[in-house]
Amino acid sequence: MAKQLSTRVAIVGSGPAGLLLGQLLFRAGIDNLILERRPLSRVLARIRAGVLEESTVRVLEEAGVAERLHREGLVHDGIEISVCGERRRIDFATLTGKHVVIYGQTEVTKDLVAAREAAGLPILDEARDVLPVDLESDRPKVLFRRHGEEFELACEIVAGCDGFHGVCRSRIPAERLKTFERVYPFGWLGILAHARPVSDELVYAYSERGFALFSMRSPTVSRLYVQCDPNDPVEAWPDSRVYEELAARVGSDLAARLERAPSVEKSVTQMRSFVAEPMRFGRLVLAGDAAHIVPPTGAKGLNLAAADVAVLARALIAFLREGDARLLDRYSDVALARVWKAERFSWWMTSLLHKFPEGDPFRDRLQRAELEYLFQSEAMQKVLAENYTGLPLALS
Ligand code: RFL
Ligand code: PHB
Repeated sequence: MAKQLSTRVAIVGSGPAGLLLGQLLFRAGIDNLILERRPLSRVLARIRAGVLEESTVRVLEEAGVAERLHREGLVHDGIEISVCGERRRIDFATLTGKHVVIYGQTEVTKDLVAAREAAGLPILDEARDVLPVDLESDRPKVLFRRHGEEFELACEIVAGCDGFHGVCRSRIPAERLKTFERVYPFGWLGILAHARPVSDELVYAYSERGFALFSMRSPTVSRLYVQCDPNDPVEAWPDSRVYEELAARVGSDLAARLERAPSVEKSVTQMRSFVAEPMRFGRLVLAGDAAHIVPPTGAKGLNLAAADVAVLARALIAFLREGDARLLDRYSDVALARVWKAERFSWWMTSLLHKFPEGDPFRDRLQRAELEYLFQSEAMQKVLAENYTGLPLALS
């Protein structure tokens, strides 16, 4: 006999989307429970995104978890683009009046978990065989196993915040779901190192050898990426090779400032664009990577997850407090309107800054012309700045 549990919103996944949704609902007095497949220690150790839009910071403020972010986050008023060693600054402050904040997803996750623990709310980690059922009824359930016991969690809404490889999206019948995908012929090899960043701002570099990104987590911690073959094992990239490639892909001034500290984390990520429509099926709603993936070149993955959740939390609060389903009925359309603009921008940044391996000379010339145009045209710089710092967050 399965053990019976109940809550109002069953949240699957304790990444930023699930944790943030749980916190916003908690602050609105709505009971929720999070199921997570991995041990929480693993969730807290993941190194991923690092750039927060102003609207993401506002959602984190609303969730009451922005105190440390305000203390430790680095406000950046621009980025640099390097093309074959020549650099241009894209000045966000002048072009848009906006900025971004450098604060790691790892830290956002820690802050959200700490807030949840302080509120005494559960995260059931190491939950196995999670299966949402009866999604077209008013009383959906989530079945799961944990530490050898079977559970049945009754709820009113299932929030699928379980990432790209999660189970929730697959519970939508194929004939009700439309998916769009582009897999790029390259990946990113990323390292984290206790080394001073080469510049005060992020440097995105195009070179004939491929893309490189010089990012950071703090004034003493660098996050560095090089374009690689998506099938490369990390063993193919000893630190010495990573640093040689990084140095070869920017100008000699920055290369000379590269502190070659040993990496403390190393991973390869396949570049992919993906969207699933709609983001709702009966009492199941999807948010974040469960519904869409962007290649990280535009720094949008985490920001999109936060934007989905900001819209979704309002919709669920109206539905569960007042029985008003209007916002919930609009959730998928409102979220997807923003998602597709971020998909477009991420695809464009990726196409502009990477070296495409298939060797299409016409494409290569167009790409170089576009990079030259970006360096010369304030209008185009403004388009980049407006998208990078984040389009307005429409909540309904
Ligand atoms: P997450 O963070 O993937 O969290 C999903 C959570 O759901 C759990 N889960 C399940 N739990 C229960 N049952 C199941 N069946 C489950 N299946 C999965 C997972 O263990 C996990 O804890 O999704 P979320 O919350 O939507 O957040 C989205 C962001 O994490 C994501 O958009 C970004 O991190 C994307 N991303 C990056 N974005 C950037 O802007 N810059 C980056 O440098 C960057 N690097 C990355 C990334 C994503 C990566 N992934 C997903 C492979 C690097 C990697 C490796
Ligand atoms: C990062 O710091 O991890 C990072 C920054 C900007 C990106 C992608 C990743 O576009």
